Amino acid sequence: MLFGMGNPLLDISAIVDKDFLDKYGLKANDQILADEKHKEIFEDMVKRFSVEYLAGGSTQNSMRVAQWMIGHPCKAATFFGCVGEDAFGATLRRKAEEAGVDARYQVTSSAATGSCAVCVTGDNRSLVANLAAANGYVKEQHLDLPENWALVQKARVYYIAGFFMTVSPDSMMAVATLAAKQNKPFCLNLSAPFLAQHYGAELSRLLPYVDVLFGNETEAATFARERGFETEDIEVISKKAQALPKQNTARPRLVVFTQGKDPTVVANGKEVRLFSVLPIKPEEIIDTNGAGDAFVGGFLSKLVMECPLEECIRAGHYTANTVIRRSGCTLPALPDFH
Ligand code: 26A
Repeated sequence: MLFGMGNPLLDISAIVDKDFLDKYGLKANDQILADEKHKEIFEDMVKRFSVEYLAGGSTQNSMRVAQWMIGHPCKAATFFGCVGEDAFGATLRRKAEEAGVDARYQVTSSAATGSCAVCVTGDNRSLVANLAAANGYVKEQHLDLPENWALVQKARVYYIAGFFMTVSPDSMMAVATLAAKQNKPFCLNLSAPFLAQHYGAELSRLLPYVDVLFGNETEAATFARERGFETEDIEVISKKAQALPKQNTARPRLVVFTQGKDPTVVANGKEVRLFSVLPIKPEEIIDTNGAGDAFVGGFLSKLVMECPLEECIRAGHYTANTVIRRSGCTLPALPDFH
């Protein structure tokens, strides 16, 4: 039913302090790719703080959450990505399996499974991804294989976080054009400010194929700045993004911007609507890592059932609220959503 493709990462999560963020030049709330100056962050984190290892990777998180909401059938969600031949890769595979997700990994022997340092301070989290093997996803060696492409063709809804633009924009284009041809929804997430800033060409190529565009308030603001929207008003930004040219005119684009505890903004071409999130006491928040992914997972679980927009949003708010009460993007045994 649901197809996702992205970077399978093992999250290494800890509550850190401001000194640690400063040492590696991190903002309290951000998502970035690791570079030279982050080389020691993983080891340093393990040495200095009490760390937790959790299944991560943005799209894979959303697939796990969507599958959890869907329940039966098992393997309603399929996920493609690249891992290494190591213990982290095996852990990711096991977590996907436990979640009922049909994870079909490309396996490379030339790099270690990707990981992501999740540096939690209060309600904020700063993510530093070392893609490693995830960066080795090759369209011709995986997506194009007949048995894999058959799964793509079968799906009803497609979701790929913008993060994958740094790895295989061609794979994303192949899925996006198929979706348009078959009049099925292709959903994209802005994922992080650095993508609108540094992957503008890839984003521009994909946007005409995007039926549902997700993002949060920071990503929306950066996207608007990069595209010269000349406004900081999130409702106006959602309207302008909604109105960008579209390939498949049979399906009006939906733009969905979350804003943490503030209402979710949705533009559908006719109007902009605001949807309040579920209330939560600050002391009930464990960490916000994965909240956005969980929102998307909940939303998609209802989109595949062709539920009305209100129901998709309500499910997204429920899954996000569930995940922020827990460490990382993890879930209780069964959903309590009615
Ligand atoms: C390319 N980058 C930077 C990334 C990521 C990423 N997933 C894919 N690509 N950077 C962080 N993440 C994941 O985002 C989740 C929280 O939204 C982390 O692994 C984390 O599980």
